[in-house]
Amino acid sequence: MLVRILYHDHCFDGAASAAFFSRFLKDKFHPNASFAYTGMAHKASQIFEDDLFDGDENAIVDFKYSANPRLTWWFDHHQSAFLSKEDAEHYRQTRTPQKQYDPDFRSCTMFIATRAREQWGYEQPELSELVRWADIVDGAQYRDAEEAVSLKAAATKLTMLIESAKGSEVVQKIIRMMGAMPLDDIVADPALQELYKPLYERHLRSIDIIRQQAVCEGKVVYFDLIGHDLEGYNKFIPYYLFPESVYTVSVSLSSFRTKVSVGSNPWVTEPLRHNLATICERYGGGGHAKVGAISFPIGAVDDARKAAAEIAQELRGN
Ligand SMILES: [Mn+2]
Repeated sequence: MLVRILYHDHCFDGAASAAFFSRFLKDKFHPNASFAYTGMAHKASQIFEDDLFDGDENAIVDFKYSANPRLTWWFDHHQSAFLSKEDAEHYRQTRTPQKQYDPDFRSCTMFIATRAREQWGYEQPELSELVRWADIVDGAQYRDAEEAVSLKAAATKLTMLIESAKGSEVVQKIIRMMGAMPLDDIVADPALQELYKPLYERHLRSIDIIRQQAVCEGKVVYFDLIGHDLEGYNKFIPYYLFPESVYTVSVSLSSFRTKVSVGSNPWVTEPLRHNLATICERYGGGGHAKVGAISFPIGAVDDARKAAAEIAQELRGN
């Protein structure tokens, strides 16, 4: 019995969702199943290949819907959860308790934990720390920018490892550990410690680079990291450096895309006037009301910069 889980790769909530969901399925339905994981990334052209769904159960967590008939479980909380109107319609017409969508949840892990309790009477106290931190990390519920940037808590260290690790192997090792042990014990793993040290050095360097590159104008922080190797920098650095800012727009380059990131300061008290997912959707991107992103092909740096500049201008209210 194979359970295949497609999860949002390089995202703490994606990993925690996969870990919680695996434990739920194992405890409740399939005690002898083996679990296999596939990390999904938002790309400029996103498709689900049929051969992704090779399990006896096939699940997608914290990622977009697929109308593939082999999909048996789906949980997502992203505003932009459907690739097309046809997919959204397919979901509405074929929905079951095993396929659930609620964009009001801050984290997909909390969403799965809540539905598992309400609909299947499933509770797993061993994972309550994981669920609580997934909600803090994905919902940007840190006490302050310092907590998010200083990386003192185990969950914040794991967030950096998950976001910055090359490939999916490390993330999947962490997923398997998350389902079975406390976060502090995962971080103490010697192999993960080895990976963590250079990433932490890079994190400190990235604070300096963003400090040098960023401009804050009309409460919008703007920076361009093309030319700096900073895939997966900590998205709270701008608010740590510019506590008075409300929005951040950045352009960066990774191995597979040029990315425009649009975020909002979780610690400002003034109400946000813009829905960032809606803005990003206009450019083919998506996300949540408070944080969004647009993926461009590798070579489309000029297009990405143009979109980023337009969005920054819009957010400044000019
Ligand atoms: Mn999520």
